[in-house]
Amino acid sequence: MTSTPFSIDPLPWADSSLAPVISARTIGFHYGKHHHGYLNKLNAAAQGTSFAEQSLESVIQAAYGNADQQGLFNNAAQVFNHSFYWQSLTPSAGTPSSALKDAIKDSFGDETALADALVKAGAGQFGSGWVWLVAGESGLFVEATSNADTPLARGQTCLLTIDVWEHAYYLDHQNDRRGYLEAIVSRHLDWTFASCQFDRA
Ligand code: MN3
Repeated sequence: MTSTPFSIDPLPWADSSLAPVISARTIGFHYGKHHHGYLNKLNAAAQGTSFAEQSLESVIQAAYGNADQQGLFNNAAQVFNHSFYWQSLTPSAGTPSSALKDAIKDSFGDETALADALVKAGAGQFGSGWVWLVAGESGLFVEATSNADTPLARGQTCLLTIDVWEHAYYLDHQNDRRGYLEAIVSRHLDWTFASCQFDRA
């Protein structure tokens, strides 16, 4: 067996535990086929190059904005984005730490306004992409990114993400991206994970 430069972790929960918002069938395709597909392409592209010796974050930041490395960037970023998405999701949501609650209050007013901002940005993203909660120098903000793009490429601190590519929701919600986002935001975001990311910022 040949060793490969990059790998992905097992899912942090059972594949049926987000149902009915995200079914085990969706998780099976999304984690098993899409996420692993990006991983396999990344490993094929990185094998035998200096990228194989770098961390995933370094590869993303090195390839970002480099036209010759667009394919490598796309696959590396999608490996990171999906791993971050699985960690952003949880069967039961919990609550933000008191430090993160204060930051949410300062930047958005309250948690309902943050939830609305995430849904609005994700629903408004034209085509495939992601919606993120990011910790910036002057507070928290919500950002939607296109295709594989990720705030990590620009060195920003991500707290949470939601995949808004159709493959993330189509089997369970058909074209109702907003319904998928509302259900995730109200029931399945891992605020313990977000709080840990915020503490590390
Ligand atoms: Mn996806």
